Amino acid sequence: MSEKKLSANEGIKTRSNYLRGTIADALNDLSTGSMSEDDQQLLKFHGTYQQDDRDLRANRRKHRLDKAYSFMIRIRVPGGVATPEQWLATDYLATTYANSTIKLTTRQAFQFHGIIKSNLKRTIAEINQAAMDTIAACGDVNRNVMCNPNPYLSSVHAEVLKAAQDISAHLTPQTRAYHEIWLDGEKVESSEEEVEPIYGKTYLPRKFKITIAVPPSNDVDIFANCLSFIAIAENGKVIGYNVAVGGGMGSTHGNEATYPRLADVIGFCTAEQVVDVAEKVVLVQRDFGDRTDRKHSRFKYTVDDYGPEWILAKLNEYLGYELQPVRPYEFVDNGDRFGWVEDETGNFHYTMFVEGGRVLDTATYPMRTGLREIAKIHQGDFRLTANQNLMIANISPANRPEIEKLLEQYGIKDSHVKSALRLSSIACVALPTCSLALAEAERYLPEVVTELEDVIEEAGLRHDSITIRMTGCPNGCGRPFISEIGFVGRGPDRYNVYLGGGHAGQRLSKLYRQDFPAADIKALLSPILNHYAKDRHEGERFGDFVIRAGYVAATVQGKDFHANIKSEALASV
Ligand code: SRM
Ligand code: SF4
Repeated sequence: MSEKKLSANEGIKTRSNYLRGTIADALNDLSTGSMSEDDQQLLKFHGTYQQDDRDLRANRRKHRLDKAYSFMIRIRVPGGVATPEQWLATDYLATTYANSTIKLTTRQAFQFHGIIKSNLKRTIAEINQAAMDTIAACGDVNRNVMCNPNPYLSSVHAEVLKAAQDISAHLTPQTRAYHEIWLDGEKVESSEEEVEPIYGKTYLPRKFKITIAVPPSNDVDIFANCLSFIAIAENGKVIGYNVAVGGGMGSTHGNEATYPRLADVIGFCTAEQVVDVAEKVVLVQRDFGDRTDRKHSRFKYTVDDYGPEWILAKLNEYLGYELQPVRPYEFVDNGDRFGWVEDETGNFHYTMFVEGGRVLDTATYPMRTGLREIAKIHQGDFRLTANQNLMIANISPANRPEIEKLLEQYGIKDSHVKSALRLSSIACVALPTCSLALAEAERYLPEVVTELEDVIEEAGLRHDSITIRMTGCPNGCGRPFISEIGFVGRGPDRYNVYLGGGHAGQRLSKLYRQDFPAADIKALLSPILNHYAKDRHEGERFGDFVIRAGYVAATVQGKDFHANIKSEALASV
């Protein structure tokens, strides 16, 4: 049998000398605002992407100008926890080098947009001075490790946060390239070749994502991740974790070999084993993942190709011991808990809604300034949620009045958010920065929600949380394929509409309308929302209702995902 050719990226990694490429020299070449194709691939491992302002493309083309290049930088925030000092540094850098906004991502990280090439190095250096980094925020490695900021269970949360941070540190690439390029680290001349003990020279076949959840909250969407740990606690202590493998969202329109897939829960490990298990799962993917086709190289396809049982057997072999049987657990939702809560130690936490995860000042809502003022006096920390929201966490009873005063002064309150539908929304970045966007998301979902709020209000659903997510393309950065209502960009002003995802992120949705005009979304969804308000059973979730009422059929697993198109006929019932 002839060997399939490795993908081009494998060659780039091999030739890169552990991710150096020609980045250092290219940064000094200011005759162009862009980088070479190969360096662009390598830059991702360092946490930055070359982009251009797509709003300006047509006009610049007309005037025969080059694209308006700039860079996106992603800052890793393991477990989503940032100190007030780090918040202030992020805020300062956003104004000084980026577009004066901070994006809170769906993986509990910070992103800057609009950084020009000549500022790239100093921005990354200053991020590091603030005790944060960008290495492995992107690229074919393990990404930011997520962990839910469950505010009620502070002792359990402290344990899982530590596990998330330990896994993150253990899987961080060891190459000295990052320090050399961005921090002017000394070049170590040595006859011994550098080693990446876990990844090796060609790193992983593709990006890898890990998360930890503490039931009953699945706010980190464990079923959408390559590897997840579900904390099992007894008497206020974590005794271990269920292990879930093979989740992912990314797909490509028209390519049925690509599909979103939910993770399989395959076993249980003790709390002491968690870092080891994470490493060995990464090694299984390193050794068996497909390096020939990047559209088939995510771990979810390795799990599907070999089967979850085979993966478990291989994992046990790599571990040298066996995972135990899965322990019982239950998730009730994947949303955030807004407003004030008091934890078991008597500290307070305030979770605020950040629409689309974009922290900025507008004429009517100076949110970024308000948060800056809070950071100046806050003695606890900030927690980024995987739903793109923000928790001002660990506020002592003595500090609460001061923080409350600032929240009031800057208008930071969720009572101005008209519906639980909006509070349950996620939108990916999409236009104008994302080069892969086919349609709007972050700039458009708020309008769609506003339209639907009229219907929601009349139907008496104002306080019903229904997850609603929009992405500009089927890569699924806002995890739309597990929301109760999902919109996925097809082209300008056109979306695939998905319904029926599980309220706890435990079930994939189904395609309800394909290539549907944005202008008709309200008309499409109004009768279904009204039907739900009238005929739902006690406590029935919208995602469950649309299946019971026959709007879509329930999905089982990712491979069947594309059969969903057939459900369209049912929609007119
Ligand atoms: Fe994503 C690529 C933004 C979470 C699946 N994602 C991109 C890029 C870098 C576009 C690119 O490759 O040129 C986007 C940058 C846009 C911009 O202008 O900033 C981008 N992804 C995002 C963020 C910022 C969305 C957001 O609005 O919050 C999220 C950053 C997370 C982080 O902090 O690390 C983000 N991306 C996700 C998620 C959700 C998650 O991980 O929980 C997914 C689906 C889960 C998964 O991985 O399957 C996701 N992003 C993708 C994919 C599809 C990968 C695949 O399996 O095919 C791509 C495209 C690719 O890798 O080729 C992509
Ligand atoms: Fe870009 Fe698509 Fe991800 Fe949205 S889902 S940020 S459009 S890659």
